[in-house]
Amino acid sequence: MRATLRRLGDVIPLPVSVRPDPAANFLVSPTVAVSADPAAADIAEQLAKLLRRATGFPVPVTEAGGSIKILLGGYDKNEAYRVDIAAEGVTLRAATEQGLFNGLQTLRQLLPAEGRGIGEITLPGGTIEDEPRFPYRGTMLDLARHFFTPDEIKSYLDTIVQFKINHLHLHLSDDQGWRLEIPGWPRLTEVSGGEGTGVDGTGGGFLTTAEYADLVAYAERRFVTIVPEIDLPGHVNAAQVAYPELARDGEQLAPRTDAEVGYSSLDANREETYAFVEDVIREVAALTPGPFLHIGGDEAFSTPPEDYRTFLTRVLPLPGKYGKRAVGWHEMAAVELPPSAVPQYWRIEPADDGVAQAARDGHQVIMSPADRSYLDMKYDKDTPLGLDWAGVVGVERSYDWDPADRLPGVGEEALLGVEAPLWSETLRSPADIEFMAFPRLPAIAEIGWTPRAARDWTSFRDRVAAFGPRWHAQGVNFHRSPEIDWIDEES
Ligand code: IFG
Repeated sequence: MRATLRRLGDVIPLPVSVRPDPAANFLVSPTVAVSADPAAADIAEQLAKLLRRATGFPVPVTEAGGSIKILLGGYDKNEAYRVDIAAEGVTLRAATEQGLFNGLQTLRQLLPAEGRGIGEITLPGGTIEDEPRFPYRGTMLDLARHFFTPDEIKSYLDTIVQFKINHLHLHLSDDQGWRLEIPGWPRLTEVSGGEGTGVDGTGGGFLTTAEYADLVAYAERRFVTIVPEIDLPGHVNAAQVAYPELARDGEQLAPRTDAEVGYSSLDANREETYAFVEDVIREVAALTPGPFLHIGGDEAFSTPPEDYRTFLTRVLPLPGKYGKRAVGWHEMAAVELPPSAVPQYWRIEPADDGVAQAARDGHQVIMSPADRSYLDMKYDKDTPLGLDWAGVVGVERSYDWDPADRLPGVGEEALLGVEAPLWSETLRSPADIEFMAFPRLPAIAEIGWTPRAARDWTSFRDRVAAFGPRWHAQGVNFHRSPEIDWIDEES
């Protein structure tokens, strides 16, 4: 069976520069080999594995002489890469291993859709030169409302990296559950991470420090930065159930398995609160090699505004004290922010004065408007999973917007990037994650990567149509949205 030849530009995110040369198609024959500089051996082995699976050929990795070459160096920018495909051979070059990894994802999409052992395949000739628009291209997984195991998170990671997503934000604490073991505060997970916690009591579980460290290392090898979030001062019922001294008047609160928000708050006027918060931030920072630590800050409806400002003024410097950049939901812009702090905009209003002021003060912003980028929004009114408080978000609506236009006063130069959060109140399995994330996360990935002028909904719609067979072959439970004219099994 000969798979249809994919076109050089049939890649998501769309690369910056695609120069097809049909006279230069490369035939992957039984004797093909991959050669790499020693420092790029890991990437070379990953490419060889993909080629072996696609063709059934041995595809050895050698130091020299292969018709497929992986070169580290000789190119200038971080994350950037260049691919040259010609009849006599293929060359992938980048200045960094991360750049090579990005080029590997592009080459993977030019192979047949994860077909197995189909013999000789052809790669479309030409040159791709590529680099990202924004450095921060992320998604968030809410482990608090419904816990997912390390293996389930790793599986999700393996799928999102194919679209050059390079940050995974983990929402580790909320009213319904505490999902990361904190040395010195064992009841957080013993009491609020166990069976019966989570929305509907079906989302129990937590990450031990060892599991978290392993997950961070797994992500790092795939050039994904884990961004841990401990949500404060609201969304804290789980912590207060475990430690009544954190509750107002030291009362013993009951666990919550509903999906209400805004009813809980730490007490900004008690020293026990800050001892707890600093212990948690210090432990999470020590476990996290990445530069970011998210302290939440959203929906603190039960924290008096003055107390909210007192709390954030004391807490926002703590990530910096432990070597991290503070990230927080944009409500935190109500207070003076530490210079490197990153507000994450998540609402649906046409403007936000706090975020605009933060941008004027030189802060970088992560754009996550719920009415475009929240993957837990229903696709349409018939979607069985998800919420619709921000409206329904179809595939076109998740693609056809630009973060540089979203908020007055928050232009391109103020943007660190984009992130697509997936809240888990209505999720119960990895298949549910995949259903809500695909095909909309690739849309957000393209917004984060592709030059704005090159983005076009009809082009994206046609390119994503070809991912049906690929996701089917990978066992990804994507939503066959009626907005897309899906290509069935490759001819
Ligand atoms: N808003 C809450 C989340 C979650 C979400 C569901 C933020 C920052 C609604 N806060 O989004 O906890 O409940 O769509």
